[in-house]
Amino acid sequence: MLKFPKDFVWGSATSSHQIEGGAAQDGRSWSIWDAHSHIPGRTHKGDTADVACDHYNKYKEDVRLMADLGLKAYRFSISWSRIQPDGQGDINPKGIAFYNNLIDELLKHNITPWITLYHWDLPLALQTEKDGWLNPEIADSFAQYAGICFGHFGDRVKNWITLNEPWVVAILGHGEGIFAPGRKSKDEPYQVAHQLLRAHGKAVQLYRGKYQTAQKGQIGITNNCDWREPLTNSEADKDAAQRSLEFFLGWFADPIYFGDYPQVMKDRVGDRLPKFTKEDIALIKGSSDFFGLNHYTGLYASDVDPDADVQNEVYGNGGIFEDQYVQLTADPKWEMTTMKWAILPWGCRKLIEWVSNRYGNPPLYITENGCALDDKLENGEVKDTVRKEYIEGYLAACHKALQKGVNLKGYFVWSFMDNFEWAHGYSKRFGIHYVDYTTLERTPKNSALWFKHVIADNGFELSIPDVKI
Ligand code: PNW
Repeated sequence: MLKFPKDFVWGSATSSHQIEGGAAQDGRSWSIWDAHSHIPGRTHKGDTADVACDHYNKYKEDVRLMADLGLKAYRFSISWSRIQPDGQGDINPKGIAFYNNLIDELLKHNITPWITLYHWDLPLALQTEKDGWLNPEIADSFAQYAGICFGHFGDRVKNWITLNEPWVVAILGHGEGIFAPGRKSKDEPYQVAHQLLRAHGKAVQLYRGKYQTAQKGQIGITNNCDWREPLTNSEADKDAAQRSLEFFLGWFADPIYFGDYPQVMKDRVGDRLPKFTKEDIALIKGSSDFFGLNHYTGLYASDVDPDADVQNEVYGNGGIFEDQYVQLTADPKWEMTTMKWAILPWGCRKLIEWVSNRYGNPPLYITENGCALDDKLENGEVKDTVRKEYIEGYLAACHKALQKGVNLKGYFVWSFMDNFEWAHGYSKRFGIHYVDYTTLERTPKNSALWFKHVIADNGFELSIPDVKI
């Protein structure tokens, strides 16, 4: 039996825009994702999140399903434009009431709420009127919004995540333009990342200065990173893999743990990489009580042969290939999910060990992990064996890392239910609960039934002994 530490946090995660629906209900206004998905061609089949899983109206039913699962913690995000429709100024009392009700419902069932303040749904007015994350003023707007949340919810909420995956906001939102606000640039990702870090820092400063002593909670940030395995044992490939990880995760985590961007980024990006002022560093350095990590997959990394005919835009470099100069490849033998993300439990172990070594073994939470599959609901059952084995393999890898001393304190499955998978619309199913998008009925998949036992037993008997971890 693979046993996990006492008090290990067993959770599942969602985000506001992906599940809530109720897009125009009770005074909510649009976010950049509402606008983006309503532009023809930006999402699969023109899917929008106007209704999504209708969690806004079905939250009690959903909390009941969480209770049935025995979930210890539920990570969800707040829709900023439900709380502050213009992104600044007036508060919408019905938005506050919704999250109060959700929090109370969770606590009634002994489920600990984990709140993400920003999971990509910026109030549209802040984009159209203020240039969104490009404008240094956004740090103050974000801190003001965060303060509203701490003030209204912090008496009951003890776990805060400022931002979800700033890398995605920078790279997919402002580099490749496939996510809202749909901008394509080689420079904006670095500018936006800088403001995201400042905004995170300001929110944390406010929490620590005004709320933390009384409310006794913890606050941190969640970053995403894939594993990069050196293609060969050569020093050049090992350097390439390290460089790739520093451009991916070090970009956001180094400022927080060390007070500056990685040297390799400063050397390669030059003047296009913004510089922190002393005040910025005071805000950002040491600004996370824990290390939140979203992790799904990995690729081989190798140095680029300058004479080779390089295919630049290999998936994974995020459009900043020229800055990193890392060639990424997949092994055709790797099993893939419907996102075409390889299933690599051993990459998870290596990544969390890398994090632990680089950042001084901080308290670490995997705030997302899971996979998209072509699930079919047949006779009330979803036989998602691959998902169950995916989670099992990744948890076995986590267990191995724990034995090596990594300070892993919790694991959240992405996602609690099938939902609006951004540009992929409803075509990718990540849930451990199946959602029928016609009836909006939810059904626990077999992976959920298995996960329920893992939570109850605080561990599991490994059923896939050959899994490489
Ligand atoms: C994360 N990539 O997104 C998000 O936090 C979730 O909202 C999302 O549903 C989940 O992972 C599954 O996609 C990512 O292309 C989206 O590298 C895309 C990438 C990474 C993370």
